[in-house]
This record gives sequence, structure tokens and C-alpha cells, in this order.
Amino acid sequence: MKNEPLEALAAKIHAAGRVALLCHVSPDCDTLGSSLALAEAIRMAGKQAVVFSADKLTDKQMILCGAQEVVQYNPHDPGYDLGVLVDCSHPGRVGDSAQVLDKCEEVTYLDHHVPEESGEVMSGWRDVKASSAGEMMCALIHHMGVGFTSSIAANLYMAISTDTGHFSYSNTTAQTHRAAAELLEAGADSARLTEWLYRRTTVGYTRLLAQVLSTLELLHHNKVALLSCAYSWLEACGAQEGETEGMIDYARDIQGVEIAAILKEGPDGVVRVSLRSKRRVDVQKIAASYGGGGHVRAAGCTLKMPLDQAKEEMKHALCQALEM
Ligand SMILES: [Mn+2]
Repeated sequence: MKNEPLEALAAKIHAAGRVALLCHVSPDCDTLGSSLALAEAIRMAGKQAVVFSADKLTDKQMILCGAQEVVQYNPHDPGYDLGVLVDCSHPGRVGDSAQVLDKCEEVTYLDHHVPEESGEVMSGWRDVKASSAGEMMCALIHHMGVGFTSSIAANLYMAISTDTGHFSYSNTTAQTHRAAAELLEAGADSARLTEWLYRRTTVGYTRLLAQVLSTLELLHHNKVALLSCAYSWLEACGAQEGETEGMIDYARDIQGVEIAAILKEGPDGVVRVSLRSKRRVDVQKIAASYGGGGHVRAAGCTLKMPLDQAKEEMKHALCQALEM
């Protein structure tokens, strides 16, 4: 079956000599692993590729092959023939890396998120049914005619595993497993990567988890679960930014909970909200009403207000969403 957006993206990459790959802010292993895999494939095709992330990687993400080559925008950077947004599709999602886009002859994207309500600002390849950018990247690299090296395989395996909750969320399809099977055959070491990603914590993380779990609030007959994290707790617990990733699952997993939220205070007083739902509520819509986005079952937004006020705002919005 012909996939025109995929072929158009592959043709743009084929025609370019220098390609910039841009990760979204608060990068996860999907945006990073997919970008690093594509960068390697582009280099194997004899061209240049650079991966940009506005935010620093966590210690855990340093297991990604080539993680140390990820750079931040540098004003002395020469230009690029092509810029590709990976795992996002709006320049507003890449933070300071957006400055790289001004130096690109052409800009496109590869994304599996629902488009922002403000509409498309460029053309690219979107597949909202794909579990992850990593799954889409498997198809793209195939199409490029580049074989999977063990490092491409490991990076894409971590990308897919991260976005599917290690193949457990409802976005996991037969195609997801087929892609994963191929990556295992190409040398991804599932046991080692899984242990590193999910079974290896730090004392700081565990202390922070205890603190965050102590904030649990249940509302609306225990259908809404809320967690929060004050910025000062990171230092107090010896945890790193980014280590709150995944803590929302403790709220989501509670039996009877339909919507879970975690509110994370940033160093700038801005509060980042992550939302999850189980069956009924479209959290992408809630996030979009605050200028955010994501998927039906997982979304996020940013609130520019103090943490306590953001909590009250969210409690109201989540209970209201349940009544609709
Ligand atoms: Mn993703």
C-alpha cells in the first residue's frame, strides 16, 4: 500500500545533504530515540545529520545510542537543507531549538499526535494511529533502504517501549509488535534495555516518589486522581528534573479512577500538567483548552500560575469533563 506522506518525507531527506532533527521540549525516549535512529540512518546514506534538544537529557536517557551527540541550538551553527520535527509538528513544541528552523531551507515533521487546534503550519507525515514516532521511524528507515544496525534497533525499541508503557497501553497494536519483533531480530537487547528503563531507580527518585504520592487527592467519587510536585522537592530529595516521568501511572492505575493528573512546578513558576484517562474522557480536549495537546488517553498542557492555583483550576476542569 502506498503511503504518500511517508514517501514525500523520505524524498525530502533523500534530496538533502544536511539535516537537522528537532526533539520536543521535555524530551522523552520516543522523540530522542527516533531522532538518533534517523540521524544514524541519514549518516549511513552518506549525509550529515544533527539532533537538537532544547532541554538536557536525564541520566537514564544517556543509555540511548549517540545520546552524547545531542546538542542545543548554537548561533554559530551553519544552515541545513532540511529540518525535521520528530514526535511533534509545531515549532512551538521544540523550545529554543526553534531558532534552528530559521536556518533550514525547508521544514517538515514526523508525528503521531493529534494536530494542534491552531492548524497545520507545515506539511509532513502524521499517523495518529501509530503508537509512537519510533514505530513510524521503523517504516521510514525501511523505506530509505538502510538496514537496522544494533544501535538503530536499540534506539527505536526504547522509543516504542516508552510510548506504549512497555507494550501495555491501548495504543499498542499488532503493527507495534511486528516493529518490535524486527528490532529484536536486528539486535535490540530487550532484557537489558527494559531493566535500564524500568527496573533501575535512584535513591533520589524513590524519595521524590514518596513525597509526590503523599500529595494524592481523590475527587468526584474517586474518579479523579491528582498528584503534584513542587520544584523545591527535586533538590531536597536529590532527584533530577524528568524523574517525575511515569509517576502519573500511580494515580491512573487506581481502580475506579478515570482521569489522572500530575502537576509539576518548574523553576520558572510555570506548572506543567500531564493528564491520563482510562476509557471515557478525551484528555486531549482538556489539554487543548489550555493551549496544550497530545492524545485521547494521554495529553499535557502548561499553566502560568502558582502550583496551588493550578491545582484548583485542574480539579475544576477534570470534574467538569467527567460530567459531560
Ligand atoms: Mn511519542
